[in-house]
Amino acid sequence: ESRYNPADIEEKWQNTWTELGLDKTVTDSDKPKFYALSMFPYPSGSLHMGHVRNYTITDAIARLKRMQGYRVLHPMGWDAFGLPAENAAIDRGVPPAKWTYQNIEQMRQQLKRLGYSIDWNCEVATCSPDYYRWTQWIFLQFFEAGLAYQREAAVNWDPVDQTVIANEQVIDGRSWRSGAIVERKLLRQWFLKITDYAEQLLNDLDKLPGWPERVKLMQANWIGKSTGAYLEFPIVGSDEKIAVYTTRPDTIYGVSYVVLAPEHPLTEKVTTKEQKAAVEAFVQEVSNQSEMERTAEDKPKRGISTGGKAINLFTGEEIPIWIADYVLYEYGTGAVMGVPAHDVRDFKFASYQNLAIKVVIVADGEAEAELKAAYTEAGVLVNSQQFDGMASGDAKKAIVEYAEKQGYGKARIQYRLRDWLISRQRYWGAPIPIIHCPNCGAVPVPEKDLPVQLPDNVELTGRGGSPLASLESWKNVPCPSCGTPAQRETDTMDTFIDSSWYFLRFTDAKNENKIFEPGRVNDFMPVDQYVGGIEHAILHLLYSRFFTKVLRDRGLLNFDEPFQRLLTQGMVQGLTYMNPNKSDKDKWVPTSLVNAEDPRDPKTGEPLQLVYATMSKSKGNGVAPEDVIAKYGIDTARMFILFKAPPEKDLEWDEADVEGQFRFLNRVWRLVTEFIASGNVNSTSTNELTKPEKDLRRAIHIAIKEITEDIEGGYQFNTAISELMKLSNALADVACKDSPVYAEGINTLIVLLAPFAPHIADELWHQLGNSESVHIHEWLKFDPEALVVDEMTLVIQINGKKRGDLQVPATLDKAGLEQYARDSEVAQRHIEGKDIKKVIVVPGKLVNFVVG
Ligand code: ANZ
Ligand code: ZN
Repeated sequence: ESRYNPADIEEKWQNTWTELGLDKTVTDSDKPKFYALSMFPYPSGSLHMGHVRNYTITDAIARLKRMQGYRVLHPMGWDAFGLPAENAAIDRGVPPAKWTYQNIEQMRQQLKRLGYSIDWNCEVATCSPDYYRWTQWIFLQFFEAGLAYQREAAVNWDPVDQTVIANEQVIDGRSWRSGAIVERKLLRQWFLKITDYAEQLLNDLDKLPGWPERVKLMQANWIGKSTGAYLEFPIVGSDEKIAVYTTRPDTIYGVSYVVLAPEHPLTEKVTTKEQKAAVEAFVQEVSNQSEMERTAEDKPKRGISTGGKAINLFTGEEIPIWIADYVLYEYGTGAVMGVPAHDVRDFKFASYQNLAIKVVIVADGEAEAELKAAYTEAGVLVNSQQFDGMASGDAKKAIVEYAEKQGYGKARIQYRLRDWLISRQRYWGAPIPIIHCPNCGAVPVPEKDLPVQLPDNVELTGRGGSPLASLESWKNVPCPSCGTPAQRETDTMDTFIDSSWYFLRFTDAKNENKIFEPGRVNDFMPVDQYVGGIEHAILHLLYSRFFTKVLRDRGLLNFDEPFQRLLTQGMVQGLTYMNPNKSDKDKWVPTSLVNAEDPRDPKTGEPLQLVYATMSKSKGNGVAPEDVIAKYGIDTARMFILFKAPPEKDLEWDEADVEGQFRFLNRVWRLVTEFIASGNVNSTSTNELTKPEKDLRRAIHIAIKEITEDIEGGYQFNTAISELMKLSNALADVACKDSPVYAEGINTLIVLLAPFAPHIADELWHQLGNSESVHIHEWLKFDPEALVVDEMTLVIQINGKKRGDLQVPATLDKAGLEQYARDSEVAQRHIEGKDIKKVIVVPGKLVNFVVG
């Protein structure tokens, strides 16, 4: 009898699967399709446990779906453009392409070693010219549709990486990548007009019942639709007017000042001589602040009076014009009406700057009182002339209507979402396929000239602007339309563009003539199950949805949403030493620096605590996938990952539980090998089943039912694996090991195990005498009849104390149960000669005789 040794079987089965073409995507068949997709990795050089968790979840789903008769597309690729490759070049002189392809090679080997059922024929790398050719082609589609445009913009400048970064990549005023404090700078940049799709991106969230509510809410908040009005305030002593955007036109009578963003073009005009120097100094100061710093609610609001005045047309009142850092130039009209009584930030600002605070809304039924804080709720209007007494909701409409009639303003819907700035002053990205001609302006590179290849002889220093701008031979070209000497665009595209369409290319990855065949993309898309990290909940998913809609409107595909169901998996956490006296970033101490006997901070000698924290390089708390696999095998690692926590929850890496899964697989191995040794494999009696046989059969079919529902219903792999354990226990405990029901149980156990622990499952399946792979075996359907309980255990109590039990038909009513109980030998013995005072029957459970 052989022992379970994962190393003996894993490679063997992986090779067999490859030979059988098990993972190949089938296109021409009537089977229904299923597209299982993991978020593709950045080729950093090695896989970490987070990757392994992600791909294990997707692989289990893909394997289940194949067994259920779907033709599955389960691809993998590389999100391969981006800064680390360029930084490696700067730091170590390795060309970005070389660095990237070496990493891809290494990670591909690791992934193959893990035995995922990936169709490697569909592999793509976004940095390869036959991929970015189509990225550029898509850019030209946007350009042609008027959805790509250039403008001068204040951009977020990362002074360490020397590049522009998107708003979304600024976190707490710092660059998400380098951590440097972000500066503001004016540059001419390319934008994609995602704002044209704001309404659709918001509304179509309703078409995604298979997405976590949390993610949909994050997207909705990011789009940030608000309904309000533009209202105008004429400037005293000028023909010009200040337009403000407000969501609270009902507070118009409470306006005590107007505030412009410091960058607002009217700032200069309204500023008086006396205030000029101070205003200019303030503008200069604000220009270096990030948006985050400017809008944080807790800061005292800094600003300065321009000395100018404007008129509130509703009251005829003259009010002061200020500038303040909390008003953003890029949102709304870049100007607000200050209503300190009813807005939190205005209240702080007015209190700080000693501006008037006028109450115009009160809670229904309450008198006006002095405010200690802004009253921001709905209520009833006061001090608002003809609108007094109106509910604030009605007043919003009435006041906007009045403003429209009088020519004071207009109703207006506003989105927080802004156009997507895609220009990057970087080398390792897809060049923007535009040629700037002195006569013709921005001219698209003709399709036949795509891809605009990245030259490989560029010197990378990490300083200054776009590296491509320094390469004259590459940059200078004739204009494609008039032939005049012209220059290529030297910026490259944000790498989020590359990942906004890779899932489409996977459906026809090797197509050399087209981005994809419409038949292929429309056949396999949308993705049925997308699995990845919550960190992509907003941008990547929003951009992918945007691209899908634009390509649909260009007639390239025929669906509205790219991802049907989304699973955002939790983090993998490792045991980590922590110094509780230190603050967030400095509190982690890498395990390698700590003596486990007496854990102390190597710098200060303070005692350390051992806690779970997300695995990361900097914390030095990672567990290497290779180490786990070398010790326990792939199947154990998979079982542990799937069993330890529901997929959307964080997972604590616990060696004892890994051992537990290894022991479980050993138990399964023993069950099957002992069964084979017993020679009962072919027992096929069809006699009426005995009670233990019936019970076992029920356990088998409960397992089929529960496991199928656990996976399909809500990816509850952890409970699915518990069910597998129950089934294996039932098989181990049962006496009827020579029964055909036992054989059914063993076979079922292996089939149900296959998506989770594919190698051991196929090995045991093979040992059981099957010639085909278990992975092409049909997934099992439960037999509803087997689930029917036809007998039950009835407990007999005398005066509330259990005296015995017996098997009775499950269908009995109360009277029937009592009769069985009275007739039982136990009851007879205890009741004899006594007086029965009362009989209590609890259906499905017990009969209690109260005797005296
Ligand atoms: C007057 C008012 C009174 C406001 C009140 C609120 C409460 P959302 O919902 O996010 O769209 N606002 C407008 N443009 C701004 C800008 N460029 N920078 C900073 N703040 C700006 O927010 C709209 C509200 O945010 C607007 O409504 C405006 O303040 C402010 F009791 O106008 B409100
Ligand atoms: Zn030209």
